[in-house]
Parts: sequence; structure tokens; C-alpha cells
Amino acid sequence: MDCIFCKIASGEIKSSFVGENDWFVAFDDINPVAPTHVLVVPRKHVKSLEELAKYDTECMRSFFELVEQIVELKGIKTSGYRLIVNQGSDSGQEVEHLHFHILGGRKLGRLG
Ligand code: D5M
Repeated sequence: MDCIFCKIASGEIKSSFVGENDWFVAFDDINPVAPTHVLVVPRKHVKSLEELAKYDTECMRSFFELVEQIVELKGIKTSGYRLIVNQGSDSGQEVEHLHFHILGGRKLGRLG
């Protein structure tokens, strides 16, 4: 499958992970829009939130634990951060492999 995030997750494309566990890998976004901009990506080629929700609760727990590790590592736990998923064409999603953006390190402004 020609999926950039599958290749990063498997190590086929070299990347420096800022965190990882059995379910997810996390790495800096190539086009950061904030001082901290990390992507958290399932190791499996999951396409949507609905598909991810079919995995067991251990997967969900591991996701939130990894997010916490990353925000601590990046020093944005106290100042705050935003967790975003773009899904579908109206969201502007570019990569079809589900990914969560963690943004922080500056005032992020209102959504809209
Ligand atoms: O966001 C897709 C995001 O993926 C976008 O912010 C760029 C990022 N991206 C694309 N290719 C790479 C690589 N190779 N490394 C790191 N980051 C990457 P979306 O939510 O789909 O609009």
C-alpha cells in the first residue's frame, strides 16, 4: 500500500519518533503550524475514527497515555494544547491514514 504514514510507522521511511507504543507512533509534522506540532498515527492503516473505535479499550488508553507523554515531553502540558483530527474533504484532510494533530506552544485562537 502506498501510504506515507504506513511507511513512517513501519520504519520504511526513516523518521524520528517523539513517542511510540504498541498501537501508535508520534512524530513532528513536516509543515508545523505551531511551535509544537506532533502527529499521532496508528501503526495500522486505520482510515477513520469509526474504524479506530472498533479496536479495544487498551488501544484508546494507550492513545491518551501517549498524548500525555508527548505534551509533557514538549513542555506544553500546563500551557495547553489542541488535539485535532481532520476527517473527510470538508476538513481539508490530506493524508488518508488517520492521524491526530497535537498543537501547542502559542495562543491558538478560536476555531471557526
Ligand atoms: O494533515 C496531514 C499532515 O501530515 C500535514 O500537516 C503535513 C503532514 N505530513 C505529510 N507528510 C509528512 C511526513 N512525511 N512527515 C511528517 N508530516 C507529514 P491533514 O490532517 O491530512 O490535513
